[in-house]
Amino acid sequence: MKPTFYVTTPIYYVNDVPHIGHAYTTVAADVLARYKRLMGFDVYFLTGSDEHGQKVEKAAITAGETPLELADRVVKRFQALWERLGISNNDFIRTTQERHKKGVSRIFSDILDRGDIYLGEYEDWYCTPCETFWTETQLIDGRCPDCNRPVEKLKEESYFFRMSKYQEQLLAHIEANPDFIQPKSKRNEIISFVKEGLRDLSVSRTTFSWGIPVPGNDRHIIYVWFDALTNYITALGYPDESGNFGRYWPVDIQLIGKDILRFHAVYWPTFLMAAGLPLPKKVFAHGWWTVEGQKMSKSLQNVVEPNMLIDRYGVDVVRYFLLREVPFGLDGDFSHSALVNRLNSDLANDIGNLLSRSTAMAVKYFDGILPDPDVLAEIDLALKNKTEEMVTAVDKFIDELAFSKALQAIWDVISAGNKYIDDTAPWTLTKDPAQKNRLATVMYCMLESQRIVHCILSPFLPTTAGKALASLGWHEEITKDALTWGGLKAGRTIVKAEALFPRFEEKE
Ligand code: ME8
Repeated sequence: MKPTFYVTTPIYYVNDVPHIGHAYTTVAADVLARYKRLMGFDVYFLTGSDEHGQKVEKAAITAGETPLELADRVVKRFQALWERLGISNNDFIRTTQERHKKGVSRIFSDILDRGDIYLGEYEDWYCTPCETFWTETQLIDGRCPDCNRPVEKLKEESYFFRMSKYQEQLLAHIEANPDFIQPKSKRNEIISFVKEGLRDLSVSRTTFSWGIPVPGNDRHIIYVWFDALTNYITALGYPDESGNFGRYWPVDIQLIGKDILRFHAVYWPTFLMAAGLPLPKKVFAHGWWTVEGQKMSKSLQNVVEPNMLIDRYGVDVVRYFLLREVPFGLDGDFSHSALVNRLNSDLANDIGNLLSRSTAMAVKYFDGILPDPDVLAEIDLALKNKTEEMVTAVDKFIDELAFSKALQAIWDVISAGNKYIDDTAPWTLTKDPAQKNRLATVMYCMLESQRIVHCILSPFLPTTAGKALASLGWHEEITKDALTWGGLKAGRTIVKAEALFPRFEEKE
């Protein structure tokens, strides 16, 4: 049986349209999913939409729609974007689906029955846009510490989750599992937060109606985060153990932005503990994108629309840029000039030129039929070794979610390939008939190195990989074995590659 691998993204709110922030997490998860499939894992990749709560209810009122009409309309934009971006998710969960509502009611009832959810009364400062209650001391100048908007004092009957009870158990778990929360800096933040003490958490609301009612008391709506977080198991058919839930839970990696780490590293694991379920193996909080140095926001009208980027630069360019430009875990800044730089130098120049010049030579010198290599000389072995070492390094970097390092390691081999051609100078070898075997070896090595490069790049650049590999005469399925030197056999037809990535010339 194949080992399983379950990866999730946040489920995105439908009161906003998709932008590069959402695309970032989703592309990263897609690369992981594709890479693990390639390595022989049985992968389940989940994304979806968060459709309940007061924010969505308010947005619907403003738009003159019902919340469900709004959700139906906006969710299509997410789904269409994921399709354009080549996202290979196995499932898309919407929190308005029956399967989800059933699962949420079930886990809520379970925790209620176990006594870790109880009915009480609540009074505190509430920030509606953030759907968060704050204590007096948490407010900054009387406003929401997260978004700086005004808060209102709310008193309501509420169900509470006994989160305080799980403080020590959670700390012990975080300490015993150094990989549970990553990156490390974020793990430390969570440890300090938990050490300050966990309060019981209000998990129901009576102030609005758009959500899942509390089982047995439908005056109360289940708190939107309790509802949303549960998607990671309801999508697997929880509580039914016989299908995907039994097979894929606990999740291997939950990718999120740093904005929602506390929900995923404190609330979610304690809910699971209370329900007696295993905890996620890893939560990774990546950094935040700004745009040309500014926070992305509707009011600043600087929201970067991924469809526009795809139209202008191409899907693989966008995927590449997002994961190459900024080390995963750190904040990054989006600018068109940075993207164009990456496109023109890394993609058009380095990898694109390498493929077109080498396939052109194979066509010119060997009529496009891949020759058998002779015994490898030192310079050939160096390229072979570098390619093989890269495969090992990429595996390690992907395991650490160090996508930009993985790409850097691949690009080192691309640079080595370009240098290899300059050093071996096939255009000189071809003039001397006595060098025919030497020329054959050089052709083979430069093409085989690139075959492996494009195979291992396929999770990052799925569209490009297909084109590049076809011109290298490789039409097989890409599996782990494809990453071994020697896969390309003599006799294959090499076709001169068109420019993989046309240069982008900035118009004045
Ligand atoms: O928080 N930079 O949904 P959401 C990087 N529904 N990533 C960004 C980003 C940016 N500027 N902007 C958004 C929610 N993201 C909840 C989640 S999960 C059970 C419920 C990404 O639509 C990043 O992954 O506000 C962030 O965590 C997520 O979008 C927030 O999406």
